[in-house]
Amino acid sequence: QARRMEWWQEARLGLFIHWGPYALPAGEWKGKEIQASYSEHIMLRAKIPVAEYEEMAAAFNPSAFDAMKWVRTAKRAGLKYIIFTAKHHDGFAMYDSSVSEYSIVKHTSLGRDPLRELMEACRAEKMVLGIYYSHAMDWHDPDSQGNTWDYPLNIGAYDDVQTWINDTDKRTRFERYLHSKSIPQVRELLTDYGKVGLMWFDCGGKLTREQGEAFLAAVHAIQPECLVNSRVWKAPLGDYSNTSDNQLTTRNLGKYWENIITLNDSWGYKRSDHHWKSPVTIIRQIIDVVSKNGNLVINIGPTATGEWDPVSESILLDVGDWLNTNGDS
Ligand code: FUL
Repeated sequence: QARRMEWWQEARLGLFIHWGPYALPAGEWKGKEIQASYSEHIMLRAKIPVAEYEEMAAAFNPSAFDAMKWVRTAKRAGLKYIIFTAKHHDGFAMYDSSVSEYSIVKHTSLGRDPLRELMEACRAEKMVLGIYYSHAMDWHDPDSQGNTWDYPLNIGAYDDVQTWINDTDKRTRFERYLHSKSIPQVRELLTDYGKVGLMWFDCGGKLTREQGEAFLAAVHAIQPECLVNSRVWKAPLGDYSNTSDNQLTTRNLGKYWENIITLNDSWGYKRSDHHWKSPVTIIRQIIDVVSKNGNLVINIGPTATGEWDPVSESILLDVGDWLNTNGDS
């Protein structure tokens, strides 16, 4: 394991990118602000029916997206790997999927594959590409977890394993989702997008251990070197542990661990959220985490046009300036 982890330990700092159709409503639905900090959870919080969310997503047309610019800015900010949301809980693929039509390529008029463009930009700039994939939750899929407003018999977003595992119908349908969409999409991501540095899974605590292991096996069967975070199930599964979201007081979680923080309070772009962390706060966090031998991943939520909002960009670049002056690379 140690050899596979080398680049990651060396890298120390990464950029999380939460980007999907949720950047369009950006925290507001039908003129009302949705009371939840995470804009990417709007479908759940506003209980948006699949048909309506699909209609919204079809209008997502981020034509100003410039992968090279994103990657170059990440580099200037001193960040060494990128983790991009290929599919978040809304079930929408930000790449060209042959498993599901519900993707930016087939469902919108953009006519481009953002993940492919990012992969190419990363390759050109020698940036490591990691992929976030919501393997457990998919609010678009009738058999997955989380969406109980369209599918009342579904496993609820906050149900734990024990509440659904004894229900044969829920269990069977969930297995069907895992094997018809989730694992096949993980396979295509690892097959069609070159070398993937790490797969970042999320909310796997609601899976059984066997199901978590099935993801690990699927990844390693295709790319044995690819790292997997422990949210694939829960530690000790996976290559490294994650703190909870935005945990600003950290402790060493073992040999390999990663802290993840937002710049404001949302991962996805949220128009009304101006609760920014200062560059100094972020720099202190870097020092805290790195001094405890951990990695820090800092998030940006690009807008619906495909651009970075100026405030986020300037915080990241200020951090980059400090690293340039004080860091060792
Ligand atoms: C959480 C998710 O529910 C958030 O939307 C975000 O992706 C964060 C990194 O992980 O558990």
